[in-house]
Amino acid sequence: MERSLVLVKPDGVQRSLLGEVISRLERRGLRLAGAKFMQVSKALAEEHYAIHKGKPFYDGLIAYITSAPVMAMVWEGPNVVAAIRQTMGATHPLEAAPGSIRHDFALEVGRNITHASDSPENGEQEAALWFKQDELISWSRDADRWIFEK
Ligand code: DAT
Ligand code: MG
Repeated sequence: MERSLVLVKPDGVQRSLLGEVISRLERRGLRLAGAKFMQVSKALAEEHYAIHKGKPFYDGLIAYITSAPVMAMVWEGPNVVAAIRQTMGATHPLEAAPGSIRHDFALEVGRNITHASDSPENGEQEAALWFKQDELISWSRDADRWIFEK
């Protein structure tokens, strides 16, 4: 089953949007595989955002993600990466589709509430970066057959 890392970033946690984000992913039908509330180290932040190193917003991004606790989660389901990025909305909140999280709760690209993996490959990689193997639960839900076609 395809997997995606999801982070509720410090602004989402501080603004008490944790339940809102989890609720939207649950209602979408996605299945939770792991979760932890944590303070992100600079080393983890730098590894997670390595692709953005050297960009003008990089230092601010590292400072933001390490500034307060985040909720890290792995969600799974068919096409989970595309589904979650749609639920999150475009990176810049002013470009995010109405009804998406970033549209409904954010205004600025540097305070856009959530992170989600951008490809199935990165979903696997990021899940492995943020979680130990035994922190991810392989399980089936009774409702799976009513949500997942196969
Ligand atoms: P996403 O989080 O939608 O995958 P990304 O990977 O391009 O977006 O960038 C990671 C984060 O970096 C993004 O959520 C917010 C920040 N960011 C991206 N582009 C930015 C910009 N032009 N100015 C400020 N922050 C930016
Ligand atoms: Mg990204």
